Amino acid sequence: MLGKSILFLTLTILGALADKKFPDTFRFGTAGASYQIEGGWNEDGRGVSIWDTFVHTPGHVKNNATGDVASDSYHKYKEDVAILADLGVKLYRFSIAWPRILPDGTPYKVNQAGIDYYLNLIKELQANGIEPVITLYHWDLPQHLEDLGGWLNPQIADYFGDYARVVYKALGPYVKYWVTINEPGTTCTCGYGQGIHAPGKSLVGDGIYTCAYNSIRAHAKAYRIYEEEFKKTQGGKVTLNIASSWYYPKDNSSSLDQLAADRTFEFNPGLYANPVFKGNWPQIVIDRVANRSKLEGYSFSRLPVFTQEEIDYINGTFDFFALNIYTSSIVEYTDEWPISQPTVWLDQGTITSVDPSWPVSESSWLTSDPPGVRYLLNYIQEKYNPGEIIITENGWSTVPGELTDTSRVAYLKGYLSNILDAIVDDGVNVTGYTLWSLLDNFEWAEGYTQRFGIISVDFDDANRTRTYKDSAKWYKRVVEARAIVD
Ligand code: PNW
Repeated sequence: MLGKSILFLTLTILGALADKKFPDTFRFGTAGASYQIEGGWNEDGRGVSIWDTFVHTPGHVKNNATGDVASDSYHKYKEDVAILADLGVKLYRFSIAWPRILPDGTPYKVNQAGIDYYLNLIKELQANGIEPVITLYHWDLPQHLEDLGGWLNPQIADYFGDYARVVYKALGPYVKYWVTINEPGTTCTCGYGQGIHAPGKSLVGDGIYTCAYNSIRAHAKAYRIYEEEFKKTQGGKVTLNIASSWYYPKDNSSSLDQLAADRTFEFNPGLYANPVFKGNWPQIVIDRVANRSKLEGYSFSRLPVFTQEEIDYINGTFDFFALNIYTSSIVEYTDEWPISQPTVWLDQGTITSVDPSWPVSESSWLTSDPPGVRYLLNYIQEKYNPGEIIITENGWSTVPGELTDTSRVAYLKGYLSNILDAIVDDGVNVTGYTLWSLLDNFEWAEGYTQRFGIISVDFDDANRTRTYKDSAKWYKRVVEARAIVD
């Protein structure tokens, strides 16, 4: 009797699961980024980027790997689009290599061959019913602009605006979704803080904040240019994208741990989201950096001050929220750290860890905690009220050559079913999901040692042969069913 009712219950739950469908407003897709997949680094007039410089200096990337050829999508984009079409996805997120369009980053010389490459890619996508989601900047800054100070130079906002205008003009008639800057937080932390990404600067106490300040100003400039000069005729949507984990308080019943978790949100996604979605930096960040700067002997705060004019200009420069989510962390309160060399981590002043029971991927920072995405989507909806959310990245890394990627399927199944719950049960308006990533590719400082693709790429083969992993076959069935399948 008991056995029968358990069976009945199980069948009912399974039936309910299968019935739960992604709504018509939701579109599946995959993602990638120019430097990570294109190759063709010195072809057809492309200029040099900071990543070319970085990888060509030994010691920066595992095995001194480079993106010179990468997944060779510069030549194989038609094959990539054929795969997308076979998967049945409706969105493809890719980025434009700034130095492919403007070789030295400035608008005096526009490289038509670069524009043609992206026009051809878009044409190919549209012929297959796939809509482009375009990132203007995914970390490949023209070297000339780095020579002027890169993201530490306040004028970068004007350079970025000029570049954005060129791209909107050339590609805008075919594009409805724009992401200005991919994860400024990662660029500022890894590129200008820890020095593990290009341009390799270690400025942990102030460079990160200066980079954040200029990234936000640059994003706002690109948004306003679109709004004023293109929106009426092109009718697209623009935002920046923000990476965030879900942050749990270590002890649920501790108000201090809750405070520490809130603070961690404000110092990480909040640093970038607050100016854009609410106006100005989060108050807790303003207060803490000012306070520690003073104790360190500064006569000013290491966090740059936005003028009222800047706050008004930046506030509201979004048409949707673009979220990159990979993982969760646990946050614990701690007493104030003593004054020593200034860093953003001491400013934040919390202790973070992960739950040892969470599965760990090939990337040490990436553990799997599927419920985190549902919490985070609800948090974003409530806190920023963005109207629409697109998950522009979510994915899992495995070892090279692994085609039976069971851990990736488990991860994606967990995250997608929590996203589905957030949409159907909680009413969060998630309209798209571009899985990171379509192809195995150049994983920045990790080179080719970690693979995020649902499609395997053979980097030892000059043809860069593409092979479906189990996760790609599974994702194809999900896209078809518009539901979580086994
Ligand atoms: C993203 N984190 O970066 C980037 O946008 C991609 O280019 C990259 O390939 C992908 O993630 C996988 O690494 C992130 O620590 C880097 O939470 C770090 C984190 C998240 C995203």
